[in-house]
Amino acid sequence: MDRIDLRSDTVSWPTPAMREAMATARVGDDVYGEDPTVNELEALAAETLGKEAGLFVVSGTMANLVALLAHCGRGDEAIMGDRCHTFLYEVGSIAALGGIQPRTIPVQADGTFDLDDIRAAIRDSEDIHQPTTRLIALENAQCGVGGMPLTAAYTAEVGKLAEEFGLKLHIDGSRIFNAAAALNCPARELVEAADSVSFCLSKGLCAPVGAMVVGSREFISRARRMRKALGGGMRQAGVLAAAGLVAMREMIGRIHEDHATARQLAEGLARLPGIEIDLERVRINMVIMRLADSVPYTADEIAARLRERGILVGGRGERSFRLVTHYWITPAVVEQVIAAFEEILA
Ligand code: TLP
Repeated sequence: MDRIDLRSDTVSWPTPAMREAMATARVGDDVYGEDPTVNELEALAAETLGKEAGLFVVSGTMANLVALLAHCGRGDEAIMGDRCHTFLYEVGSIAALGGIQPRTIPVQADGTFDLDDIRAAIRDSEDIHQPTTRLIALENAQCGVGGMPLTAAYTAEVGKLAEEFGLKLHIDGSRIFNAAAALNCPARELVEAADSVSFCLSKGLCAPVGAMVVGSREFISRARRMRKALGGGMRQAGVLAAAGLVAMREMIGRIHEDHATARQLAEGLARLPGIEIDLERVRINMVIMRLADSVPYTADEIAARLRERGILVGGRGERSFRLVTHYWITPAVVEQVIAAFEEILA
């Protein structure tokens, strides 16, 4: 990459192996189901997460949207976290396009919901006045609280609850491989209880474009219709899926390296006077840092000085940043970033 960009892992460029695979990809018309590279990617995604079928979509946002549209009808309610991406950052699309009402419950500091909060949010299906609760959505890793991985045991408990009330369980697993690396377990174990899972090929896996939805064959065929309805039928998408295949085959296995650089960054910055970081909460490739009250600059002012040094960071309010590591943020780059902060704060 041509600069040091810590605003997100979404900024990561494709790897040389991806560019090579894209240039030589076999293609066909994916709307007809005839793109061999897309078909291979969909099968690999399903197999990796232990589900029957997969669907290649443009983005994580589209992945969550087609999944919820496939599960819920108009007027249905979906229980989700008040810090989850679908509620905060997906343009209200489930409501605008699907007539789905989000019912938010608090995301706790560890990324989980209190099971009693879920129970209390489920509607009385006998009451004619109330919307029908159709679905529970988890996010793993839960990024609105700094990237907290949810364990398989916790997800299984939510799955049991969903089953008890006849609800679907969807997991926004945009960073499910980060969660799996943090917990040192296969991603498929984290989603066993889920009816559907979305995950991103971009972000930490470095593909230039794309996300996947996986679930039962029947669910995926409904999601595929929704993708078409949204204009997401992509024709010779094999050129993109080729990068996705490299992402899945080569990048999942190295994602723990991004957690190591996040930790290196967090520990280095935490040693500087004026920076506050809760090191216990650095679980994946995200570092949330706060400027101490003694620092005479705002986050914006610090970000501007970093930018002058070719370093981009994501602001989180007046005195906080989110720093996200990825493939292009090597240990040497991390040292450069720490030195830049030190110089600015001196
Ligand atoms: N997150 C982006 C921004 O939109 C905030 C980021 O920089 O972290 N689910 C989760 C948990 C996400 O973090 C994101 C993207 C998405 C879904 C949406 O993915 P895309 O950007 O591919 O639509």
